[in-house]
Amino acid sequence: MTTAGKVIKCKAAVLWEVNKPFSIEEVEVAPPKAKEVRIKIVATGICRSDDHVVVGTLPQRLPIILGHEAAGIVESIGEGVTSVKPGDKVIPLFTPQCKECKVCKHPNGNTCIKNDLTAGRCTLQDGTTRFTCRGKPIHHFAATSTFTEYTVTDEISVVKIDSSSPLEKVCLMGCGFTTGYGSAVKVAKVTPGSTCVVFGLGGVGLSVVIGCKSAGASRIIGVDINKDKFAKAKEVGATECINPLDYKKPIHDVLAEMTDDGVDFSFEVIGRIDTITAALLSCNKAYGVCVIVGVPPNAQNVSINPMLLLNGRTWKGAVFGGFKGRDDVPKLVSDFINKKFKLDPLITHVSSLDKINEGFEMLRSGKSIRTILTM
Ligand code: CND
Ligand code: ZN
Repeated sequence: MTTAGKVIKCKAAVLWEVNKPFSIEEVEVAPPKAKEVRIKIVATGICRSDDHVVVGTLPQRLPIILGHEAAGIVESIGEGVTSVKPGDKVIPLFTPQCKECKVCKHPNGNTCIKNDLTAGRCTLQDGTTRFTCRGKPIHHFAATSTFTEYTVTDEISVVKIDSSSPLEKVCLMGCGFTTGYGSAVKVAKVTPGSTCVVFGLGGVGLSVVIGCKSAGASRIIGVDINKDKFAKAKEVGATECINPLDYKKPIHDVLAEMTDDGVDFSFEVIGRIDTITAALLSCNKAYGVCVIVGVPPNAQNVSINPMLLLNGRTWKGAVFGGFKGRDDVPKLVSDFINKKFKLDPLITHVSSLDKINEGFEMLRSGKSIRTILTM
C-alpha cells in the first residue's frame, strides 16, 4: 500500500523544552508540497550541535525535531522535484544548495542564502512545518530534522547518493565527517609535510585529523581534556596528543615550544571562546592558518589584538567543511565506497531511536564518539 500523498504517522524524538530529555512521540508527517521530498530515515548520528540546542547555547524555536546527520530513502516527492525519486538513497543537507543564489554561484561559498541556520525560522522554505504532534506544529531543525522515522526536506536540502551506499555509515557524511574532513582539505587546504593541531577530538575533530592526514600533514597534534580520546585520535592519524590540564603554561605556549614557534594549521573543534583564542595563538604568526569549526555559544564575542593577524596569520571558519552539499557529498560518498577513508573508527555505538537520551548522555560524558541511531 503506497503512502504517497498521505499523512504518515510514525515515531519521532521531540524536544519540547530546553534542558529536558527528548520525548518519543507519535508524530504526523504531512506529504511533501511542491519542491519537497519525504524521506524514510534509516540512520542518524548524534552531533554536538544537536546538544547545543538541547542545552540552549544554539537557540531554536521549540518544540522541535532535532537531528541533522543522517541517511535515508526517498518515500515520495512533491510536484516539480527532479533531482531525486522514490527509492533513491539520499543524505539530507543542513546547508542547502539552491544553485541560484550569489553564494551558490560563487566557487568558494557554501552557506546558500536559503540556509535556515542563519534564518532561524525552523520551518521549510515555504515558512510552514510538516510535523504535527498532539495537535501542535513541530519545528524543523536546519531543514533536516532526522530524529524521526520520516522527515520532509526541501529539494535544495537533499542529495542522491550511490545506490550501494551503506546508510548506517554514510549518515556521517551528513555532518561530522564532511565538516571535519572538509575543514582540513578544503577550508585550511592543509599542505603535504605540514604541522597541524586539532583542538577537540570528538567526531568532528577526529574527521579533521583524518583530513589532515589524507592531505599529507607530517605532524598532527591532538588536544583534548579527555585523555580517553587519545587512542582513537592516534588510530586515525594524530602523531601525538596533549592534555591542557597536564600543563601549568597556556596550551598555545606549550605548542609554540613543541613546534618551533607555532603550527602551520590549527583547528578549533570544540566551540568555546577560550579554545578559539588558543587555536588562533597556536598557529605561526607569519603564515599560520586557523580554522574555527566548533559552534560557539550564542552571542559571545572573542576579543583579540589585531596585531595577531597583522604579521600574516589567516583566521577563517566554515560550516560543513566548506563543501557545497549537492555537488560534493555524492563524490565524498563515492570516495568512501572506494576506500579512500574509513568511517568505522568514528562509530563507537549503534542504538535505536528509543535510546536517544542515553545516546546524548554518552556524548556529554565523553564515552562516545558517534552514536548512530537506526530506525
Ligand atoms: P564532541 O563533544 O564529540 O567533541 C568535543 C571534544 O572537545 C570532546 O572530545 C571534549 O572532550 C573536548 N573538549 C571539551 N572542552 C575542551 C577544552 N576546554 N579543551 C580541550 N578539549 C575540550 O563534539 P563534536 O565533535 O560532535 O562537535 C565539535 C564541535 O563542532 C561542536 O561545537 C559542534 O557544534 C561543532 C560542529 C560544527 C559544524 C560546522 O559545520 N562548523 C558541524 N557540526 C558540528
Ligand atoms: Zn553536526
